[in-house]
Amino acid sequence: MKILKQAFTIALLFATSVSYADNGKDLRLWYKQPARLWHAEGLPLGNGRMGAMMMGGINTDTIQFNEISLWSGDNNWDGDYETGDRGFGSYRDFGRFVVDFNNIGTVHAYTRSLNLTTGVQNTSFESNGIKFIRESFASNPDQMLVFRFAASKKGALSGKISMTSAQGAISKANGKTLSFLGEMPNKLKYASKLLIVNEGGSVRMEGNTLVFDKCNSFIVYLDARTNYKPDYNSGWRGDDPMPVIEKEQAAVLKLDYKNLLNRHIKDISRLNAAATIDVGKTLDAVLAQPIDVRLKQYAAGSNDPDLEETIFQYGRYLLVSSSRPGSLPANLQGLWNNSNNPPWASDYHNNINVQMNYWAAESTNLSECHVPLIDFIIAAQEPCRIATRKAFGQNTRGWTARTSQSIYGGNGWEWNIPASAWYAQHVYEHWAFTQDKNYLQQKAYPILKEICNYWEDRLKKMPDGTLLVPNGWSPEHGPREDGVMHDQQLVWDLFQNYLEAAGALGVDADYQGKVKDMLIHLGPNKIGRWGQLQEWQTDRDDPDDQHRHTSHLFAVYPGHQISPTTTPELAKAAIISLRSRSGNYGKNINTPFTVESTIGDSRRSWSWPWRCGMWARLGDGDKAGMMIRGLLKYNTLPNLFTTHPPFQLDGNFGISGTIPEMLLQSHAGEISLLPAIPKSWEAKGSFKGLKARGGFTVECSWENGKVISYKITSKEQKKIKVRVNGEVKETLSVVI
Ligand code: FUC
Repeated sequence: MKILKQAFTIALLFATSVSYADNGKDLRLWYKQPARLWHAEGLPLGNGRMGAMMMGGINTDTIQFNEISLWSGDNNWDGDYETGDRGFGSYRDFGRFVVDFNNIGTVHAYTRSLNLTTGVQNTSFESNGIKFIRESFASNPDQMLVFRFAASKKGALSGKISMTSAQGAISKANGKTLSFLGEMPNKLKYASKLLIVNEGGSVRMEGNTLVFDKCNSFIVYLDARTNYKPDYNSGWRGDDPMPVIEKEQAAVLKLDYKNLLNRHIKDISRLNAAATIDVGKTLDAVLAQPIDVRLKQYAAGSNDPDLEETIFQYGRYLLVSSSRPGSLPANLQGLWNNSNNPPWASDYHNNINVQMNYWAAESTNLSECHVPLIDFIIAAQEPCRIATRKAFGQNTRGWTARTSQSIYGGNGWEWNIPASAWYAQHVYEHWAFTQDKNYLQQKAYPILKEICNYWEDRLKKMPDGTLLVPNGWSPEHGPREDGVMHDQQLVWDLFQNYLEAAGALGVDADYQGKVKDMLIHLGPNKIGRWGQLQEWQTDRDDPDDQHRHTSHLFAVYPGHQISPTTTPELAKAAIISLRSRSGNYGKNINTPFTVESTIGDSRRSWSWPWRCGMWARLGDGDKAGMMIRGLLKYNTLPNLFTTHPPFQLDGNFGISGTIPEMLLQSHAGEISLLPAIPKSWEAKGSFKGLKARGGFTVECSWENGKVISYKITSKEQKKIKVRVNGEVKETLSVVI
């Protein structure tokens, strides 16, 4: 009986490491050695609010954790971009707990893995004939980080656990718990508590640690919270964290482990498996290798379509893990941070980064993961209005933001004047994909209209009647002047989206007229002396410039003002600009366009995904494919985190948003199937669960680069135009 029970425990642990059906593919990151570098080798878990980085240590397992609202600083109107506690602040390290095992001895058969569908991390190894198994997950439904440690031999687990706050609070042991609570200089309260439930053996306190002795297995339940509330009028402070933690832990203890795990798997796999792509078959011999080895082989030029699928799913997994309704949006590092002074404060950067974090949200069927960004925009409106009035005059209507934003309405660094217009795109796209009219009316429309008011007052009328955005700055490229194309394109996008929204609601006819008039008069895109799309009103673009930002190509992606079908001349010019940024123009015109020709500042976590989306929109699948390979070759770490450097997750989120653009597009009034697939994907493939604007879900299979079947579903039957194998067809969606 005892043996049976033990076997059951082990089987249960194993059962969860078997992947959930996902195109029949085993989408796991796995390794044959523990992680040494937190940022490059650790495996991330997250429930949208809390995150943990799993290192898979053998004798000592250090588990560092975060909570997304642990920020220093305060309301900061004036942009002092400091990371001090009275300045802009930064996202902070919460703490860690360390499990020290006694005498595990020499180990073999070591593996650690992260299942991208179930969100379960496993570590296993053998020593002295005993199998050690660890299983961890971050539960969203039960708001708990859960870590289970087990061994195949009874009583094999002995050692001690300690916990440390990274903000200076002292951790105390009590019964089978360890906890700390404290207050930051900005009066943000924080607390964390872990408790152990052991099977067999004993657990006792020893000073500020817990000693476990001869256990068969034990589970650690960890919760961490702050009293942050996303509400300016409440001073950004809400309920005390510890009582909430204790309530959540009491509830979790009522569930048995299996139930808790199943609730987690059901919740997370619903999202992770909502969209799948299959772009080819990797050889079994390659699949048999751990992911860090495969990454190296791929970087050296080998073919591994399953790795490309993995990077697509990984960005989705990371979004699901760091952006859930009710919490804050994913920041520069998602929510994984082990420093009190992270690069760029681990903030919300709005001149490409935070937007890119959400490119996958709608198109890959993770609409609910977009909600934290929209809620953040709503919460930031009032402090941004105040900061905008301070900077642009007390009579200014509407709002915009500086480049860096904090969770307290803080606005740091340079003004990014079109920031709110870019945010408006996200607010609008949530409606465009979901068709949730209530959301459009209650939330989206007022935001869009208010931002239009800002631009109505700000646009500068030129003697010839055209309207220019004054005093702009093509992000981080300069100079400051009127009519920067990035700004012109963003305002075009805003006005266009406003008109769509107002039209759908049938409201504000007069204001629609006003916006239409401004839209028509916006200074247009221009083609310059070497055939390029101009970045500025003055034709000064340098064909040898490989600056990382491609701001003047916003109109290609994620905007939709320029496309090969609607504006072919401008699309041609955009191609020339994009070639030049990848070392294939000017003095390099004879250098072939390759993965390697994109050099220097253009090799960034986020520059590859952005260009992947642009090449896809311009219909060049091979070049889009090169951008995926460039990202994996130059800017991806062994744990598949993308690196700017330093590690920055916009590249992960971004590539998951732009790979779908190669398979399905819906920005130009039609659903286009396989608009830009590279030759390497042509043989055979499929996708399922991708979304198109208008509330459609699309699946499709292909062979030899041609669509062989497809299905477009929606809640209500709708007429659609579909571009299939070069032909445009009118058809009806299938009701589900
Ligand atoms: C933008 C970029 C930088 C970096 C920073 C976090 O300002 O220009 O390259 O990604 O954000």
